[in-house]
Amino acid sequence: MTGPGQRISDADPEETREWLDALEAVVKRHGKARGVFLLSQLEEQARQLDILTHALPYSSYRNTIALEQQAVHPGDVALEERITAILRWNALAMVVRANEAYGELGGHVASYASAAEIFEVGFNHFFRADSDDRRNGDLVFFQPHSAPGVYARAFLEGRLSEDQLAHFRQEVGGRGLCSYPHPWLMPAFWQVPTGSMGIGPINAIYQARFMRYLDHRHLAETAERHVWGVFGDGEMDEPESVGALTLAAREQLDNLTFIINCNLQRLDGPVRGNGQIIQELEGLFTGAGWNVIKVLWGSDWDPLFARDTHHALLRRFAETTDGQYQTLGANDGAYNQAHFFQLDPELRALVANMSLAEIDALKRGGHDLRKLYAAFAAARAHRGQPSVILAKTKKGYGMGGAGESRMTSHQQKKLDLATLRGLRDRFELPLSDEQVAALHFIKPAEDSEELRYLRARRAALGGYLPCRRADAPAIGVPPLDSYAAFALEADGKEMSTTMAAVRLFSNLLRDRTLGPRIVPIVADEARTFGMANLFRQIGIYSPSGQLYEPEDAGSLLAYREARDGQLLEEGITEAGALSSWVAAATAYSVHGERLLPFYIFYSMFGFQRVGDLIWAAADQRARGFLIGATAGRTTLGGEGLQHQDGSSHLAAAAIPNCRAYDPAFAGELAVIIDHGARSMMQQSDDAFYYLTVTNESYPQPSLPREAASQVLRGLYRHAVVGAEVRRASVRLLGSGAILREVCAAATILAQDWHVASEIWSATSYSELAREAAQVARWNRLHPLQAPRVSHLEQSLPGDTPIVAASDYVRAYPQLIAPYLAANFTVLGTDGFGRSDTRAALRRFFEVDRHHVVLAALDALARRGDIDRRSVAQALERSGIDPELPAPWTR
Ligand SMILES: Cc1ncc(C[n+]2csc(CCOP(=O)(O)OP(=O)(O)O)c2C)c(N)n1
Repeated sequence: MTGPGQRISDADPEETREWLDALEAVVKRHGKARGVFLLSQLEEQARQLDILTHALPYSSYRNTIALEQQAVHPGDVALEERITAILRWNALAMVVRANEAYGELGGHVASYASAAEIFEVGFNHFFRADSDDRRNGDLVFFQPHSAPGVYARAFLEGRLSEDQLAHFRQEVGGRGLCSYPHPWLMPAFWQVPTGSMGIGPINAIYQARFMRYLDHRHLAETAERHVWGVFGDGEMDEPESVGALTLAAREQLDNLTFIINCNLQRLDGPVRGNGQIIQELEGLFTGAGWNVIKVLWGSDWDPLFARDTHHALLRRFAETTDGQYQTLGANDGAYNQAHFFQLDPELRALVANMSLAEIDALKRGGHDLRKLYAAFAAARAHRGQPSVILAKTKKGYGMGGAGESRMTSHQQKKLDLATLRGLRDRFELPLSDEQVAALHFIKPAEDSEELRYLRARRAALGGYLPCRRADAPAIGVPPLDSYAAFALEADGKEMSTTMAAVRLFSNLLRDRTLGPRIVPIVADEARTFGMANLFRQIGIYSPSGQLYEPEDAGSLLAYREARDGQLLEEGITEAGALSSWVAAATAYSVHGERLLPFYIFYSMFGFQRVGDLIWAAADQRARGFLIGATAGRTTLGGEGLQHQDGSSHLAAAAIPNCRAYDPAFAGELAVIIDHGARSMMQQSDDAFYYLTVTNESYPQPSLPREAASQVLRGLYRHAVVGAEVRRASVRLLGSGAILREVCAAATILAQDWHVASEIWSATSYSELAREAAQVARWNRLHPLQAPRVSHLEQSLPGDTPIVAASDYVRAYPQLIAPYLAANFTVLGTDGFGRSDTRAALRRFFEVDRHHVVLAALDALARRGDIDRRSVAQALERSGIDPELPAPWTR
């Protein structure tokens, strides 16, 4: 099997020519349809002969759009080229300046140098901005390390100052520009984060899909909007980049266009040195069902193709590997003449009348504004499929010997004077030698042709972008009691917190105002979490409705797909489901409509599996609920090592705007969901909520009203046991299902050891630690003022020993350790999970009631409050084997 770039030798060129001539003659005499018919017959015959296994899944190495079909560029190409040259220079100057001044700020020159024309065609002709009163513009994902080019343009547009450009990558102090697109850091500018390769492509697909969802559900008119994504060819190696391509085709997302900047290089070297990435991507995208438009060669190649009636060029292209294309790109006309055209007599003849300078100037398609325009126009007009433009470019275009198609071009950020002057001369930039040396930013006069053109083009497209907005009308949330009474006044009713969570948002779904704006999302686990009733109640979103009779039609839980279905059933793709969640969680910004997504998933497959997507969501100021269900390393009995989550809270704690909770009871959950819903739907806090819920069913107490505000702060006193005993007392902290082990331990402590316990439900160690750290910092910085006291210190003052037991690793409760005066013992679930019953797992991980008792007695004995023999007795009574190795070593 031959692959792209691998040689298919022509055993009989004479015979080949006869076949080609014959086909051409037929088309000339009888038309294209006849040609297509003959080819289809040949294809059928080839299948019969069993030789089609060698058919190539890609077309020849040339532009998809023939010259005759090429849309005419409607603008002033020469002027656009001048503007592009200025942008290229300013972007480069920004990076080089930062590195000259500080030596270690990084930044990239070569990527934008290769993408400049792609960006400019978009900016001048296609990327539409929102109107003032409506979000009807496009959403554009920019290649992250090409950010300097976007800044350079915003500078010409008057949106960024020279001072800001001079502070590229120097953000501390407030006037700098961030390295990559980060809505968190530049909230009025960047809309979507793309800095982590692969996240842009998958998020772009789901944003396009969510536009359809909003439209089909009559929540927003999105028919005019388009999603554009400019990505790198190296970036396409990421599984996330390619993981959702078929979804885009299946749902016919013709509101989506990828432009892949195929400069054939990534950071270290060629993307496919021994193959052809463009052909590989064409096969991939075509197979996935996309409309593929290749833009490989610039207009100056057209006359060559016109004369090359026997396809000598195409044969030679097919035989040239990307590693070789890179070398050709790095070298001059003489080298290209000798190492490309001279290799074939037909090619030699083809360029016989061209000078070496003309050969040198032959452009790749991705640097030709006319060719790119035609491709963008074709993509925008295409119906029924998403489109991908594969644009062949040169990395470091214009950087000459210092970076054009060089192996090291990605890292090149310090350019010598000769290179800078070479760039100035090549792009005819209006710069004196002194200005070149000073890396002067070029800003044409306000009434210059360049700025007038640039402004007029943007005005025609609705204004400037990227431009992030955050205004969205508030949405009412019904009173807590109206939908959560079952949880607040549970009065001992048995249920699991997963069940309570599903019931809470199912109740909210019935609210006339908020209900339609709730977006429940699952990755093939609705039945696991007891949500199957939603299939029928709210329907599963499917743009084609339901084209079959479901096997369970007529049942109360029938599997109902509908064009206006509300539930997003993503199938087995956590990355896809998370991307859907991001689209819904950022709808307030992208669409000016507040949506409230609940993505419910196996907690182990959240932060651990798609943590980087969650990090990007946080950057993007997502607002919504992530529900980690079947949580807790010992509470998810039976499933074992891969499924039992003991660490997600630690990951969540590291995300500054993630409010994470590990509630024990339905009432706590209700208070948290209510607070989160209000803060996201009515206020404008850029925070999202992560809640772990479990599948252990147990009696749920009613929640004391006064506890509500403390639940939100992370800690409240649930009970006091043995208040009458005077021997000694401890404080026991528990969360999630483990709180019940703590309660049982308190009873044992009182009955068997005459030790009193305060039992505290620690709903969030991360919230407690954050506030405590904030208070400690304030006190440190205000030495002469009355010290503040955190909720944690207020709740647990003094030196009464504290024992915390958690279903998560010990490092999670230990977040609060620095702020406690008392002795603090933490029991957690460090180690690999395994399948067994909850009781066996809790014993194994040493978080069951007996280990809590032991830890409490041990702490009291250390203080001298009780005799050490009591500890030994407790150990003996509980049957704990003291010689077992620690669980995290097993
Ligand atoms: C997930 C992730 N891994 C690695 C990087 C570091 N990185 C930044 S750019 C780059 C190379 C990009 O190559 P390509 O996509 O081909 O873009 P080009 O710069 O060549 O246009 C790498 C590896 C990253 N940003 N994200």
